[in-house]
Amino acid sequence: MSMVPESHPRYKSLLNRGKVVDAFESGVLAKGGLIAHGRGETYDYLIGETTPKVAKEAIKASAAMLMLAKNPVISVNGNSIALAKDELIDLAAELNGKIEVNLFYRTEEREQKIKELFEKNESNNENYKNNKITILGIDDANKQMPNVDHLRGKVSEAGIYTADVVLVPLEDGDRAEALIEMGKKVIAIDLNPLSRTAQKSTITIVDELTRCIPLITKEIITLKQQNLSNEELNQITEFDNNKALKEVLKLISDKLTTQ
Ligand code: PTJ
Repeated sequence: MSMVPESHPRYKSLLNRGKVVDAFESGVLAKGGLIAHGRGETYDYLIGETTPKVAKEAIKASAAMLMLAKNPVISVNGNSIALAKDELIDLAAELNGKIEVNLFYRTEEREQKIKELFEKNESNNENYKNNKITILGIDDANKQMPNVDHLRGKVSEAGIYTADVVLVPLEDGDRAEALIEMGKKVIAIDLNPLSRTAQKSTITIVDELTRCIPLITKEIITLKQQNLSNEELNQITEFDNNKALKEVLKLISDKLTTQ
């Protein structure tokens, strides 16, 4: 990345690519994660590589939903750790600190690599050092979600299994649906408004992960400062996901037809 100047118009995108490649080389990211990232880049290009207005509304509703949750859990996989580990830690620290590692291509080797990455002091994250964070899903994934046949169904009892709200960056549609069937609220971050995850989730934030995680954290801090009642927060959670997804598709189609 030192070869790419910060003034490069696609600097951020190239920086993220570099992070994903590094994570693949260190064994944190699955091979399939490289493909998933490429798919995300395509959609990001189509939405203009900025957070759409409708995503800002989804972020606000999600922030309120996470604040109201009794047991909110942030589910992370190889891609989200590669791209935004510290930002996810900062977000978890504003909630109950629970982050659950949940991999589609689950291997013991990858789990251990991810655990080491979180534990490394060099992460320099004050929230992690101050013990505000609990990493679940590696040594304690001994509950099985109903209707999920693949390894993403293995979850922690203190985490996803008993969570009322689960934030899922880069989810697969099967599990998003199964989480909803378990009675949970699912907040997805997915650049593809057509994905099953996007369609099935309670709230879908159609935005790039590294852009929107800090925005959710900022929104939570702002809402906390406003000392709102639960009723007021509840009103903020009102969000029509189908309508929002249609708006994103319109944004993309307008962009394609006016270029
Ligand atoms: O759990 P792991 O680490 O073993 O890996 C699982 C992967 C990521 C390989 C698996 O979940 C997968 O194949 O994902 P999909 O089905 O390709 O879905 C990934 C979705 O995330 C796609 O809809 C992409 O558009 C979207 N996406 C990719 N990168 C980003 C993104 N959304 C937001 N921000 C991104 N940076």
